[in-house]
Amino acid sequence: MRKFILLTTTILFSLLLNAQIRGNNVTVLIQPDHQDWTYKTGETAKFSVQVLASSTPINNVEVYYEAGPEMYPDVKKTVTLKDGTMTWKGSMKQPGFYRLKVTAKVNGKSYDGMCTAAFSPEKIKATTTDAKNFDSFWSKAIEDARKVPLDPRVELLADRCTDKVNAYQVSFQNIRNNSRTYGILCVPKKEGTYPALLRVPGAGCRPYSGDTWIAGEGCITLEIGVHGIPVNMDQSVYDNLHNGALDGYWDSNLEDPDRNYYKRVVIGCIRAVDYIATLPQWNGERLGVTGSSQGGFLSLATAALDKRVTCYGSVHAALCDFTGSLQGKPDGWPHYFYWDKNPSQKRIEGSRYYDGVNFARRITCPGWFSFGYNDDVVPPTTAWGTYNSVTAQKEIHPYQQTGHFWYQEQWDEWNAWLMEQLQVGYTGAAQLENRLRALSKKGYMFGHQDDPMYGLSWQWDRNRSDVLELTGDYPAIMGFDLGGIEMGDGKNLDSVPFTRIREELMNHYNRGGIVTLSWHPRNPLTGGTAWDITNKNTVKSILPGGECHEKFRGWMQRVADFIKTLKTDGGVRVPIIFRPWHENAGSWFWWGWDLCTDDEYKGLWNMLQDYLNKEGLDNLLWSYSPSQGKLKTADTFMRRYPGNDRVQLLGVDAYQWGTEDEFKAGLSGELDFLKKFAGDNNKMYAVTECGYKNIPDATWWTRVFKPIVDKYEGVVYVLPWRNDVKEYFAPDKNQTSAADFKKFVEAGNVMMLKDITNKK
Ligand code: BMA
Repeated sequence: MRKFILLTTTILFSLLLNAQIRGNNVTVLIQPDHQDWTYKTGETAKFSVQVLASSTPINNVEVYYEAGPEMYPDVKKTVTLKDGTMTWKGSMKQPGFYRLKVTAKVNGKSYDGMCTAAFSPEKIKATTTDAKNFDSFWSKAIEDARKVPLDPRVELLADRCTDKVNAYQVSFQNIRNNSRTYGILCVPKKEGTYPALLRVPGAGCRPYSGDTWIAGEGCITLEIGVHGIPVNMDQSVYDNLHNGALDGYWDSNLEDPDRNYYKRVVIGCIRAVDYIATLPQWNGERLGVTGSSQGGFLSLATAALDKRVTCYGSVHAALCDFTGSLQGKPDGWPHYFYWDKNPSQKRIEGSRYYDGVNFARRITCPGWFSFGYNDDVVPPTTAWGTYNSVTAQKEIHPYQQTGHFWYQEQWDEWNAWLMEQLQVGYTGAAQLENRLRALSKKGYMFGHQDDPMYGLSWQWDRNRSDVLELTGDYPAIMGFDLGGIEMGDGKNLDSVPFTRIREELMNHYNRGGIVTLSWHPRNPLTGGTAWDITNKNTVKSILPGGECHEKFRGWMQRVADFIKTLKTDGGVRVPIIFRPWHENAGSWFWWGWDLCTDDEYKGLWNMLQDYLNKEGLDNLLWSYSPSQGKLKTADTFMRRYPGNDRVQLLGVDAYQWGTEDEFKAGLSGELDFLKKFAGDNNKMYAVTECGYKNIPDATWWTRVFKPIVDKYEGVVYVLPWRNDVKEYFAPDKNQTSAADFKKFVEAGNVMMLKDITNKK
């Protein structure tokens, strides 16, 4: 009996599982002879056609086929295929697409197959020329709209919230009072600030559900409708509008840019960005816009008109290159001039204000493009032409076989690109790593230890910095030291109050700067300073089982507690380059080379790192800088290297203590090594401390230091040590090397604060 029940439930279950319709038994398969469906102009594409039932050819099947340049087939024929197969050849002299479309008649039903070959698509030129007053038209439209208060309205949609995300229907005013744009806003519940993604829709009229999925990964999402009506009504309302008042809305007032239906639609997207910018949860840094078809066009328009947009994904964008058909070429959906063969000049000129190509030409942020060669709604000719019109950073991902729809892989790739651009889900340290990597492609940053604390002729003033007063800008990076925090002291080893460190570190972070922390802890075994090397058992004593282990856990807790206070008003922890246990290839600190074994050193590193990780400090980017220009061999480096999973940034501390030549040789030697090691292990590298004590040489910066660092591509930063009265490493206005230092920081590849915050 039990067996019987099991059997029936299995049958029932499999019936349920299989109760769906998927695909056709008859298919028309067309293959080109180039795997990427792409040819050079003048080449011949060979297509082989098969009409299949259950994957095997059908005999004596009647087919109708059309072949020729996309949208302009010059061959139209009906034939009977004896064995269900045929071949075809096509070519193009001009860059563009050649399409073969075959329709088979089987048992009274029609089955289509299509294959579209590209010919030198990278050379396709869009036909659309610029509109006369494109920029002033759009800037005035935006300016006028912004006179209308946003007046946002927000309504929680309790049934759409998830455990991670709150969902709301929001609306805000668009182009005039009471003209509203509606959308579904999803905001991560966890306190913090996030990137944002604006989703813009394809043509039509429908409700929207919002994107709780990407929001759940840590991103604000806003999915808007374009018709100025709520987006959560009953489906029938949208169907009625689609078939009634909104029927053919895309063709309204093309001749008059001010009355074109899309004016309110495009401005609605800009107001959506305005609205996102008001959200306290937006991180103010990253904002993407994306959509397909009409939404692909709106992505181009929003990215072009609003510089707060930092990336866009435009998939088979409609409304691009309208004038193509006036030259006998494919044109963008909705094909105004393909149908209206003799348009008025006014309609042609009017179309240029709304042509995606003219927006594409103005974009400055990175973009992701994708479309299918077999798209018969949005011609691939216009999609490539639009892509070719973009001069900013861009990527193209054609999915040859798709039509006006997506493949799963394409969708996944698109999502992954957006998430990466927006840094969705990046924790503090990973976000900083990304920023450092991007910045290191432009040059290297200048950093300075204790920069806003004291200088050659002053101490503890606020809003002062020798570097600022000499160069007009702050360093891009500021370093501070935690030495003393472990004792519960109010001031660090250099008499800087920890409250002041917090204050200046936050100031620098809030002005867009980057911060790094080092730590010169006292000797837990002897009670001496970090430089107390009288007892070689110090490291051993603090490892688990050692006599000072418990004491040292308390020290680590104090470090964790202090770092936890380094957060914004919104609760976001500041990402920090953390550089403990430095210069350990030398033997002047109690964790130095001769003061512990390789294993003890690694144990020390791991103990601190694991402790702080357990405390939830995911905002630390770990930096390892073992030596001072004297690293011997890769072997010595590796002996105490904590491991690729424990280090993100490699460093060298390099001072000119001896002769110039020694300095040059030492720093070059280390950078040779670090550059190679960083390259091989996907790490970043920097000159984590440096300088020439009291800079007695007026041309040291540009004559000695800069030429060495310039040789090493990818150096993230250089950081001269502090300006103590007795021992300073950056000049002030009156110092011998002042003029040369100014020249150094003004060099195109040396970055100060303004260079990394785009506030120049
Ligand atoms: C050293 C010197 C010391 C200072 C320490 C930590 O290199 O500058 O005077 O205490 O760094 O900043």
